[in-house]
Amino acid sequence: MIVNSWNEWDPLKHVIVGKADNCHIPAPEPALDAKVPEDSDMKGSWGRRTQETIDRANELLDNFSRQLENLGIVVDRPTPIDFSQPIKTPDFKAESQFGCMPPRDVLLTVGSEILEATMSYRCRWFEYLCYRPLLQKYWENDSNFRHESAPKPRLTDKDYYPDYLSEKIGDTKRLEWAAKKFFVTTEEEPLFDAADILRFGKDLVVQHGFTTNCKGIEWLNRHFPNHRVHTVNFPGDPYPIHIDATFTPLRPGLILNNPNRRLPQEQRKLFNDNDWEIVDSAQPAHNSPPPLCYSSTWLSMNVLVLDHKTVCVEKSEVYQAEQIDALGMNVIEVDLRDAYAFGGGLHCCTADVYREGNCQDYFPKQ
Ligand code: DAV
Repeated sequence: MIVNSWNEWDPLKHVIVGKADNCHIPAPEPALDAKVPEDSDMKGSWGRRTQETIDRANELLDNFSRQLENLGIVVDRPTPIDFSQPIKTPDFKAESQFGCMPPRDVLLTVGSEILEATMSYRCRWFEYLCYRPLLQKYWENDSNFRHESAPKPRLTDKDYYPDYLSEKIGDTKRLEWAAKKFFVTTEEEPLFDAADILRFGKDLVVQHGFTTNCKGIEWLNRHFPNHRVHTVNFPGDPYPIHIDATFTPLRPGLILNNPNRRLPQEQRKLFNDNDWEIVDSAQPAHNSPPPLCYSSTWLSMNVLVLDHKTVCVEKSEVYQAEQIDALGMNVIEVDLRDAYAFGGGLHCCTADVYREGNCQDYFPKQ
């Protein structure tokens, strides 16, 4: 058996780590524009990242892979495609693509299945191709492996609210919209990024936001009939994409929650009723993200759990490391900050292939 992973914390034995090769800052497009912070140095610039930054990010990703291998974990790497190629479908055109540093955004592993997400950015439409050589290999060598792909979305202009295209919206308005669950993606067709989903055995917790819409969540609900799918929102986030810098389960019963993006009281019942503790995460160690980075400073929480006692934390995120240590877990420091701009942190740049354990019910009371 090659593919098996039901949650975010059981002992990790086999993982995919992304690559920075040829990564591009994509040309403007509706879903991306909504996410790039208004005061970001990325506004208006696009094209291939400099070779120097690509080499540095790859050095860090290679080192991280070696660190994992030295712990006995099997590490596979994607096959980057030429991201400078424009994409054209009958419905849209994108001037360039993105990269394959964050496999977590594209691949969702649930038990013996790996599901390719629909994605919601046009520039990421073909990103799954980077993982096909691996998925093909797993398929050939593991007769239980289910390789699935969600329906490719059309991503016409109907998928995006034009309100988010305005140059200056401001955080006040964005927070108002987030509280009303008015996000950039419409309900034209099912959309989801895999990084909006957390796996808790029999339960999947999915963030509704910019990159995942309600139809996407309903699609997941029908696709996983033996799971219970729960929708969550974090109204404190003016740029809500991906759950993994907001809500981080560390082990059964314990979740870190971004203190600026707390799970609303009315959505806590599932966790409260089943004695799960949700604690505020520590503050990030940095006041701003590194240059040309989409993600916020909260990549501090984007940790990779190796087992019930061991967590990989980015080396400069000293407050996060301190907190996890105080919670009784061992911290493994990983130098990754110079790769953040390529698509995220330690959770983003990995995708589970195999964790020990099976499907458990962590929320029997519901
Ligand atoms: O806080 O910018 C980053 C998530 C990346 N997968 C944030 C979310």
